Amino acid sequence: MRVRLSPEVADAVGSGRGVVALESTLLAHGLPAPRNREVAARLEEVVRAHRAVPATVAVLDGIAVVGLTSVELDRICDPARQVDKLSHRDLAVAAARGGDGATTVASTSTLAHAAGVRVFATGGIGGVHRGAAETYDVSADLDVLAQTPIVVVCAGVKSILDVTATLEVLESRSIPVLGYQTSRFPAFYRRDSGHDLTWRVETGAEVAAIAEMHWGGVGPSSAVVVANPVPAEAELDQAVHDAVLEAGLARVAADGIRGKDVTPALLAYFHEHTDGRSLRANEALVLANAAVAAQVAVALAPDQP
Ligand code: PSU
Ligand code: MN
Repeated sequence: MRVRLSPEVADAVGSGRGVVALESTLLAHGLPAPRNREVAARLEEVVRAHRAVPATVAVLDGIAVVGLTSVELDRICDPARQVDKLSHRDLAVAAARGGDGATTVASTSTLAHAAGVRVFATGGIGGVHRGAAETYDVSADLDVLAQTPIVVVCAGVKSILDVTATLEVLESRSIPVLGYQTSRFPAFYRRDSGHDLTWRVETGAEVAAIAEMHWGGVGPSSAVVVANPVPAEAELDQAVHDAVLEAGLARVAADGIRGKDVTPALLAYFHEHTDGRSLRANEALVLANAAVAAQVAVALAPDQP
């Protein structure tokens, strides 16, 4: 499969500057149009404001592109095109067919790593779904993160997942989880999932030092997950969150939604039933993650000006 870096990203990687990969599934399948296109632009601005280079990742005409242009972002965010959601296993199909697709945490991590990018910002990573003991629904994100050396900044995992089981899998797959200015694992729309974290960090430089040690010595060659809670002012009210979650899970079950459609369906349910508040939380948290990721990328970069 061909991986094409934009000239700016190729130059930044080649000259040892900080680069932050951004995923496109959260744009194409996680946020409604036209807000998705606005968020795409603001994510890149935030990364630049922190002196790093943004690299949004997607598949276009079967080529993996690391660093989308403005026109290419339009294409991925256009709801009329209904681009595919591509996880790691789907990349070869998209490449062989020459199609377009948005990349998940799993496929974005793989492609960013292949391009020499060491830091990635997203909203929430995929995990173990509720009822996984019966459905076997466990995101490929976890397996890919177990074997891909990249820093992933996220707001934890959504409480639409089984958070306890997801933390257990992160532990058994040797993926370290660092709380960014928190000792509690965040739950996407909420700052605290109710689970303690072993490790808390205060700065991007601290994350960078840990990542260097993790990959440079005896550690596993897995990802380092940085869990950054949604900004307090954008957090979803607990009662609203719990009620919408319960109704959303019931709707997805009643509609018989399965596989890769589960996560987008639940996200859409939240956006439709919280009067725009889940959308504001979602936007605020991805922007905050992009800012932290940029600070990590700059701290990791050998030749940052
Ligand atoms: N979590 C979110 N928003 C998202 C996703 C996860 O809060 O948009 C997307 C990410 O791209 C993630 C993918 O990699 O969903 C996981 O999908 P699945 O559960 O089908 O593996
Ligand atoms: Mn799944």
